Amino acid sequence: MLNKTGPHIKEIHITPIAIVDPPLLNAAGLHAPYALRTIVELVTDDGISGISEIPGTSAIDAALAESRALLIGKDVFQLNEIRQVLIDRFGTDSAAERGETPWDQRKLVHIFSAIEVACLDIIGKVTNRPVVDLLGGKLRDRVPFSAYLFYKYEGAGGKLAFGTDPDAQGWAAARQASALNPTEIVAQAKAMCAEFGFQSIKLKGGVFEPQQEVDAMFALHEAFGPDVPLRVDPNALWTVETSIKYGKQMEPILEYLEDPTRGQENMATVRKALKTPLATNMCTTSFDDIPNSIRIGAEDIILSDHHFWGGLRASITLSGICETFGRGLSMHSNSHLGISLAAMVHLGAALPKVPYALDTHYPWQSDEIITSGRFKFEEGAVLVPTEPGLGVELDREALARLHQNYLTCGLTKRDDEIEMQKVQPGWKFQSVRW
Ligand code: GKR
Ligand code: MG
Repeated sequence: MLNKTGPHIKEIHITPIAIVDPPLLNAAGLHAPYALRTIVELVTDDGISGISEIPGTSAIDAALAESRALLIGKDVFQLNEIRQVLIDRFGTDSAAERGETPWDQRKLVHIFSAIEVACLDIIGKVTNRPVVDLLGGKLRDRVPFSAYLFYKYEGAGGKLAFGTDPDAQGWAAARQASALNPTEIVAQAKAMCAEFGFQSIKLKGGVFEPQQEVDAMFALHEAFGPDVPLRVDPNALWTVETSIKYGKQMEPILEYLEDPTRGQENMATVRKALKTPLATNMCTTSFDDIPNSIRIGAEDIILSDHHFWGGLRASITLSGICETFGRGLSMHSNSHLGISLAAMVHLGAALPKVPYALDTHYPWQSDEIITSGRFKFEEGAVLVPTEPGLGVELDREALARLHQNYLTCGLTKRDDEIEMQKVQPGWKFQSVRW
C-alpha cells in the first residue's frame, strides 16, 4: 500500500491587521488605539485553507515572509519536519529576547505557532475532525475564562481614541468608561461579568502604587463575595519586599498572585514567604526556563500561551511537564480576535485539568475576523467548536478592512511607553517600580 502524503502547502498569505483597542493601562504604559495582529493563511495544493492569528510586529511578519520559501511544498502533516526546517534556518530564540515588557517579544516561537495552528486547521479539515481531537481529544465541552479588568482612561480606542460613542449600550458603553480607582474598577467588573458571565476576576496591576491596587482587590472582594476567585498581576514591577508586604495583605482574598516580582529567583523568594500560589507569564516562559524553575520553585502556576510556547502541541507537552512537577497550568492572553480564541478553546478543552479559568482580552475587542461573528460566552465559558479544524472561517471583507486599518494607523509594533508619553510627557517604563 502506498503511503499517503499531502496535502502540500502551496500559498502562504501573511496579513497584518490593526484592531480597535481602548486606552488600557499596564506596567509598560498605555495601549495604542489599535492593537496589531497578524493573520496567516496557508492554502494547500488541493485548495484547502488553514488559518491562524498571532501578535503582530513588522519583525515577526518579515521573518514569516522569509520562511515562506522553506515551507512551500511541505506536507501539512509533517509538523516535526516543518519545525525543524524553521529551526535550521532561524535557530531558536534566547530567553533574553523575550524582553522586559509584559508581552513576549520573541520572533520564532510566534512563527512556529502561526504555522502549526494553520496546519492543524488544515489537518482537521482533511480528517474531518476538530483541532481538539488532533490534540488527543476533548475532556470538556466548554472552556471557562476569567474577567480581565484593566485600569484605563476614558475612551473607546480606534478612531475615537480617547473619545466615546454616545450611542453605545451595555458593555460597549462600560468599556469606554474610565477606570482609575477602586470604585471604577468594581463598576467595570460588574459590567463585564453581567455581559459575559465570568466567574473569576483578574486585575491588571503595575499601574498605580501598590496600596491603591490592593484596595481595588479588596473592593472587588467586597462587591463579589468570597466565592469569586480573584487574581492581580503587577507584571513584575514590585520588589521582593513590596510583593511580600502586599501579598500578605491579600492572602485572605487571592486565588493566585501573578508575577508580583521580576525573575525566577525573586519569585521563588516571594513564593516561600506567602501562602498564596504564584503564577507567571513572565519568569518561566520557555522550555529552557523549566529546569531552574523546578530547581528553585519559582512559581506554582505557569500561564502558557500557545502563541509563544511554540504552538498547541508544544502546550500539550508543557502540560505534561507541569503535571510531572506539580505545576498548575492555565493561559495568558493579549489583545486578540476569534481565531486566537478558537485555538485557545481547542487547547483548553484538551488539557487534562483546567483548575483556573483562562485569561482573555476578548471583551476589550469589538472587531472580528471570522464569518460566524463574535464568540458568545455563557457563564464565562466558550463552547468548544465541533466543526473540522479550528471551526472558524476567515471573513475576507473584515480582513481587508482591518488590514486597511493597519496601513492607515502607521503602527508597526507595540510600544506602550510611547503611547503613555502622549498623555504623560516624559513617562518612562521602569522594570522595577515599587
Ligand atoms: O495587554 O496590557 C496588556 C497585558 O499587560 C498583556 O500584554 C500581558 O502580556 O496580559 C498579559 C499578562 O498577563 O501579563
Ligand atoms: Mg501576566
